Amino acid sequence: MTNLSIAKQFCFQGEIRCIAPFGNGHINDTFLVECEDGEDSYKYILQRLNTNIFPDYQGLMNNIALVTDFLRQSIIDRGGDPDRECMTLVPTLSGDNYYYVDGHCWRAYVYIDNTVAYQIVDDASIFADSGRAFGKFIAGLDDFDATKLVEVIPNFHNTVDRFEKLEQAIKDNLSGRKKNAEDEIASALIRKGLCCTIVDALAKGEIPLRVTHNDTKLNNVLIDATTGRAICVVDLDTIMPGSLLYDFGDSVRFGCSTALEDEPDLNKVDFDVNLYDAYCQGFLDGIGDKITAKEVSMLHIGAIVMTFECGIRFLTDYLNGDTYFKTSYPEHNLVRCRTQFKLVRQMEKSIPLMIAISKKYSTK
Ligand code: GN1
Ligand code: MG
Repeated sequence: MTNLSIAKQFCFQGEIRCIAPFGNGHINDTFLVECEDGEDSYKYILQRLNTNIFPDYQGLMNNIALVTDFLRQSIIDRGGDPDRECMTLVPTLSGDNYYYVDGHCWRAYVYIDNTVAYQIVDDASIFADSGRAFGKFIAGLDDFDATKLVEVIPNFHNTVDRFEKLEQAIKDNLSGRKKNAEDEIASALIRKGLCCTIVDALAKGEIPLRVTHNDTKLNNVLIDATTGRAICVVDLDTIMPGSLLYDFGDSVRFGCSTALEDEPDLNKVDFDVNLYDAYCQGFLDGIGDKITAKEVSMLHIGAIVMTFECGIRFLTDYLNGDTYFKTSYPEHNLVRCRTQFKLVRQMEKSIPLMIAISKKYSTK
């Protein structure tokens, strides 16, 4: 089926005028659909889910429907604008929240107009506001019953499991590229001890299991183009039980870098402590008293572990022959791994500063 005939399966208002690729996701295929109805125009996001990565697409779509319904109600209760602050799924002609055809799962959202998503930010106040949005997002889901959610990708942020997958990939060397990645492999192996920090704290009950987003890159929060305020958290595919440290850490990993995730020139890649300061302030403000003292004391660990984890995921995929993340050139995953490992090294040098910053903004 063509993209147009798939788009026609959804309850879009007006005539479809244009369908164009959209965004920078590494997993799904995303399109912007523009429709016209007389003088009025309407925009939608149409996505083809990667069902290799998300085989339980029904469970995933049910998670999203449950969470967006819950958030919508809480936004209404506090007098907010649910159409701008929350994703709205568009039903299919038969009233389902996805359309499955030819082995693919398609879904659609209303496009939130006059917003931007940043790949990189040097404006600390915008970054702080994205932290506030993610903090509020977790706080807003505090009363949500986590047992209603399926675990869309088991062990998604189980860094111990991620490390075992890396060890297997090193052993298998399926792509035959191991020799190109010796330094990165060595960097990973000496940091094995990092992997169990969050996993153990969760297992021992030192930090709570919550409903978390699990993919809190800066480009997963929409910023109002006029006000510069972060208004809506998007990309809800990986919502499932997890640790707040995953969400905090993943935002820091992506947003506190002075360069893009795939910057080949490592001299440009730095961990920006001022951005870390801004994010901490926004996040702690957004989450309010829902965070525990133990979580505050581990925020810097969240940043380091999530950055390390992402680095080993890119490295594993490189060694396995690029079967998971979309790549644009053969060394793409290795280049991504290098930026993450450089950030890890820089964060390790900044630990005392990072601890002082989270203490400064915490009331715990
Ligand atoms: C993937 O699809 P996207 O770009 O939002 C990945 C995240 C990684 C991220 C690295 C389901 O996210 O876990 O942190 O790439 N999503 C999945 O940029 O694996
Ligand atoms: Mg994603």
